[in-house]
Amino acid sequence: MHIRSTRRNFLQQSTFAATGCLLPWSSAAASADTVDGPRSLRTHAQTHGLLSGCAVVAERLADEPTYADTVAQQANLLVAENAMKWRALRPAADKYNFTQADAILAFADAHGQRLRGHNLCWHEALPEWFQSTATRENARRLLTDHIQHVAGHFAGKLHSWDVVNEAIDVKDGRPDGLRKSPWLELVGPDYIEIAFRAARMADSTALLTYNDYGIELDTPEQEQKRARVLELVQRLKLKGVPIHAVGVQSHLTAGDGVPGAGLRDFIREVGALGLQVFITELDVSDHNLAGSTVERDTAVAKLYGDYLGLVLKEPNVTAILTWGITDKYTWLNHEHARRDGQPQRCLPFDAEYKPTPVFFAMRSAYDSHSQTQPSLGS
Ligand code: 9MR
Repeated sequence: MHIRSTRRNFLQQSTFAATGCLLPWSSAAASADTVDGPRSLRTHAQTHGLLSGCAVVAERLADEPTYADTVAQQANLLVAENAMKWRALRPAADKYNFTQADAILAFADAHGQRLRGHNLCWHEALPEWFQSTATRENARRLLTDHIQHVAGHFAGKLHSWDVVNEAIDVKDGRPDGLRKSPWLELVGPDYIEIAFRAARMADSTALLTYNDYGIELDTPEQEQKRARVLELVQRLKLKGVPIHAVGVQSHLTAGDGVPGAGLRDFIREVGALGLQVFITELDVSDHNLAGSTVERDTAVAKLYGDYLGLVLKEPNVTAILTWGITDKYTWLNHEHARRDGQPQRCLPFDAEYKPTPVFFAMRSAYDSHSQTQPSLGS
């Protein structure tokens, strides 16, 4: 008899289950009109077998109590927005600095949260010394040494690692879709499997993830990119490369269309390979939306709700992270600033830490999702 995979099956198959899981989180009883404690995203996600959280910045966790409290209350999974990238960890070719990354891990541990590592291999956020130091002769060694050292430093402590980030760029014209990144140019196309194998050697428990963006919509461009990502993951699996999950970044834009059957089918194909899917960097830019704050909020929250409604129907989707917790610090104000100068409203909390319609759309997506799932048993 074919037994449909449930989210819990996926979690049990994963090393996540083997390495210890969510610590129970409790808080003083919250009143019905609050959004913390039993009414937080964290508790609603956990109740329905999901991990839910956000990207964080260590300095803010240390210096801004409202930021830290909101992250502690709302997330059971964190990821470092920048602190675990090469540029942050490698001030010099022969130096590692784990201060900020370790602070985030300590915060997560103190609050019973899991932590994702982001990322071990990317074409961006490389330190300045990289360009003058990396050559075809030493690049493979640079990559494996970095992974050995960094993944080794956190071994046994992380939920997952984005091992390779954004390796596909169809515009670069290669039949395999690989981006002409420094890693491709210096190491060759095998750099991806080299990175995954090195990560496995260094940490035998973190779920090893391939993470990419621009694979959510049913536009011809995104369909092509999604196909190349799927082929890459299939190739890796066929070669026995240790990979456990695909990260769908999910930087969406209100007004650009709503993800649909293409993404759903992709998630299923990834699931058929035995892999989980994490929604790793969810946010909705409203830079194309005119209208009042209420109209903008309604459109942004609707896209969140529609999107989570779609992806959460798939049992191998086990984790949802937004790229930040408060509009106060969103990267979108720098990269996709609104022409009218208004700040973006793209995350579950606004710049004053008040819950936005996005918060409620997320929470009800977590709740309604449980009603569509088969009974998970004990
Ligand atoms: O939000 C991040 C921003 O602060 C950094 O300057 C930038 C470069 O390191 O990276 C941003 O995060 C990116 C993430 O690491 C990968 N996916 C796209 C994210 C937004 O650009």
